[in-house]
Amino acid sequence: MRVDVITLFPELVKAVVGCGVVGRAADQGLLELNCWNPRDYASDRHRTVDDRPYGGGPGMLMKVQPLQDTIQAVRQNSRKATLVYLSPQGILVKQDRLAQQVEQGSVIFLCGRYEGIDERLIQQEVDEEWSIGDYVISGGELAAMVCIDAMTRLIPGALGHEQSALQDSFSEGMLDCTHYTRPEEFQGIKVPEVLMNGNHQEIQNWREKQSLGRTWQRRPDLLEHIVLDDRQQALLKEYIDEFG
Ligand code: 21W
Repeated sequence: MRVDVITLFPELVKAVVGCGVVGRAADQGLLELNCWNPRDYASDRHRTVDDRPYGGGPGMLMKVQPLQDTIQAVRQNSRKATLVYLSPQGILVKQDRLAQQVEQGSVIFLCGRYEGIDERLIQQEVDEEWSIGDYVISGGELAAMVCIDAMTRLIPGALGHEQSALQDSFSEGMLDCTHYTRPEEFQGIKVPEVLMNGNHQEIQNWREKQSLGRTWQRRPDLLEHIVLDDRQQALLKEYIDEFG
């Protein structure tokens, strides 16, 4: 997968390939990350990248010319990629949208700074506008890094076999079950009996019931997007009768 990021803070964005799953994917050549800094395309001797908003008021916008020239340069390398502007006004990005982008094989992220960019640049150059959630962060970089991390996990071969199998299993679109490790008793609390008996079918059922139940309790909105088969409906009913 190829990801191009237009950013005034390339060193921040590049930190995402510095460790863990994303770092390994980059080392293996599964992910190629390129950063483009509008400051490198600024034409004045001060390399100005901000400009004042028409209509006045506090705050600056990203200067149009350096941004436009940067976009043009990226487009010469990555002609057909979707250009995504990360902004608080964007649609909320979800796992399935990120998966689509991985299937396409490329994406260009435009990270806003200051109060954002000129609306006409959005009209003319931007294919989609994404937000990562209802909180205010200082620019698009962390949002781009979140998307890059989430997309990398979906690149075939980027996760271990174990984990990719897990993703295909019942847990898709649901919250995870509870997990336990040693010791068998911690601060007076025992590990659930079912996990100690070695009956894998029973354990699988229990975990799926936990997943369904916790999703029902904490994120009922997620259940509206999933079709439960008869067995899952029975497990959820058991959970509700026990804990609901
Ligand atoms: C935050 C720029 C707020 C401008 C209402 C009216 C990218 C982001 C960002 C930022 C403002 C994302 C105002 C979730 C985010 C991002 C920087 C507007 C004044 N508010 N996803 N006027 N949250 N944020 N401030 O913040 O660039 S994706």
